[in-house]
Amino acid sequence: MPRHPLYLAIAASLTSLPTLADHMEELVVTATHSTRTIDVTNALVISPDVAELLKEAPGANVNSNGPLTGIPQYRGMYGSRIATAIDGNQLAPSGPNWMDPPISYVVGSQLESLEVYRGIVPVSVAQESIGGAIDARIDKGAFSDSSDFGATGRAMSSAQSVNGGYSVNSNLYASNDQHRLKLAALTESGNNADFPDGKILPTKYERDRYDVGYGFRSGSHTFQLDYGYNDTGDTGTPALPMDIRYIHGDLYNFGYQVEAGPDTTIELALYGSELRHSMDNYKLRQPPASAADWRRNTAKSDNLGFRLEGTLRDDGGMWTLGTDGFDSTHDSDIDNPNNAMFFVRNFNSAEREVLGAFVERQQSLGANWTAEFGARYNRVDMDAGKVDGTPAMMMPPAQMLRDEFNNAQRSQTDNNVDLVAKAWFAASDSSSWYLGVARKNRSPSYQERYLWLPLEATAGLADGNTYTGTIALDPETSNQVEFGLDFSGERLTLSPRIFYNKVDDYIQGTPSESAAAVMFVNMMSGGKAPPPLQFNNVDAKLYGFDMDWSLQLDDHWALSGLLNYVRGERDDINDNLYRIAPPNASFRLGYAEATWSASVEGVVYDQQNNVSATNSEQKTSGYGLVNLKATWQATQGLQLAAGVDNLFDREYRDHLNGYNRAANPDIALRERLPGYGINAFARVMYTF
Ligand SMILES: [Cu+2]
Repeated sequence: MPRHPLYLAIAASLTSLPTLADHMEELVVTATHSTRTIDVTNALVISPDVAELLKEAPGANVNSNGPLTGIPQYRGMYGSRIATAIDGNQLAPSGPNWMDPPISYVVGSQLESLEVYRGIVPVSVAQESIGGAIDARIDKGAFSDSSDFGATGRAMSSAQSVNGGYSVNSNLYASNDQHRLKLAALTESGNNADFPDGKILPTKYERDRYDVGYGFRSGSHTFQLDYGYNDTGDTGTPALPMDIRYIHGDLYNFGYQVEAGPDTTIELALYGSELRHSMDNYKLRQPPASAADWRRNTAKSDNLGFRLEGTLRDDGGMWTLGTDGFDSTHDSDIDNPNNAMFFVRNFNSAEREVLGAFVERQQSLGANWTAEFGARYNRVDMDAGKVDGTPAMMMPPAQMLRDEFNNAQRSQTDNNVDLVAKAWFAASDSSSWYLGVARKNRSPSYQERYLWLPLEATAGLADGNTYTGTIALDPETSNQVEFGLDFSGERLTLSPRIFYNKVDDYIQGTPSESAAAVMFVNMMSGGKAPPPLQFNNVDAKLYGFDMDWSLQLDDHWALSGLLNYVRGERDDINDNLYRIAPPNASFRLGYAEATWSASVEGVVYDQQNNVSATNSEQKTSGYGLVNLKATWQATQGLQLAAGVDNLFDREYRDHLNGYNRAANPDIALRERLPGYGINAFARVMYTF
């Protein structure tokens, strides 16, 4: 938690931090009161999708629409309700269906750490964090103590059997006490994945990524410049109506930090990204029978942001003050390669700008109490340009939707105030009680406000429904309370939390009241498609329980695990929220010697019967999986690792996978997509 050094120090003095010994398991989750840092250097998760790592943190899960398209879920909230930052910087996906969620721009093999904030997020951490926050820290190399340049590096290569996937990554660093330079490159690809009854089509993927970084340090000043280029090629998303043809992203970062005094740090960041994307429904999957139904969607987002933050430490704690801004602009155009006349201007310069300011105080209150108080104000400005499309020239209902949209007052402003209060009470050397309350807001996404023609462009909901937006939507307001314990004994650590989250004006698709939208969907589908939904403000509540725990049995053997339970319900009608993770638990038994370790893991998911009738959501059965892992530190620099996921080749349906949308002899259309079959994998890592 580099943003709050003093806070960490306070926490450490109150309870001995439950830091799990390095050798205990491959994936070390170090815990503080309020974050779970997933130690990715030792993480042995072979998926190309970094989001999969989140399953190692209590309360977290992944909505998966494809091999590179995992959308983080935390305590039943997902998508733009979870703030994801890369080195503190935000990014808005180019895909109107979030084929490139922010976390997809994080390269696992270049991570320094992946932090999942536990429960209520401090106001200093993210602008909009109604449902949680994830902070990925990228390894930039380290300044050395000497003026002589030294070079270090890490090469990593892995392969897996379920899809013939492989990845090769190398990071090179050169540094002295003033300069640090980083060069990194990644290439990875895989074929369509197996499941016990056949193949999941299309789940092939290919991605290259290049990064350069330069840092300069002089006295108390540190400058940092970073550039990254993401090049994703043909990649399947079987839960969505189209597949990725490309995602080209340029990512820029400038950072400056100064130790302005012994107790004062000031940080400035300026950053941006230009993301270009294309997808279609005819190249990677079986194309539609009628040439008139072929579709291609070209989309982009341009992102620009800044952060200015100061921390002032004093005897009683720490002040954090700051201001930040983030602006994203989205365009999305649909055409048909078989018909030069056809076009839909799906989103035209749909813009969302958030300007915020915050103040946060971490305060030590006597010997046993610590507290955190925060307040943030965000002003959210949104707007979108006029739209058009061939359907609006030929079909009266589409014409009505277009004209209504173009004549509407599309510019919208929200003023949101977030408040956070948390307290910890150290009852003993080994246990600390925690209570947190917060009021958090989220303004609507551009899809929720500006989707004018009924389409499935819903930031990856993948429920198979068409939606239209509602320009006049109100922001969501959540009132949250959570309570828990952090226990850290000699052998046993555990940290249970219960939480309750009441969300007023929760944004949810409800049956459309637009006669034009209903008629349009009816005409387009010949009466076969379900009637469209429309984003509206409803009321909802989410509540549950989660914990992680570990038990050191002796010098070599250890047990650890997670327990997660969440319910999401509508509060205005009798229905459940859509795509909520079923109750689940994991147990791991590990054995470790100085140079090698091995573990067996059981993962159990309950059935999910609490499904959303509004979203026509299908129920899912429960299942259990067994995974094996082993690592061997062959020499100082060389580590070999291998494992088998889904050892018994169990056929199962992950409730958070979507429904199959691509023709497949082995999986019916609109059937829940299966999880991957047995997967043997190996990894070689060489550090020098
Ligand atoms: Cu897309």
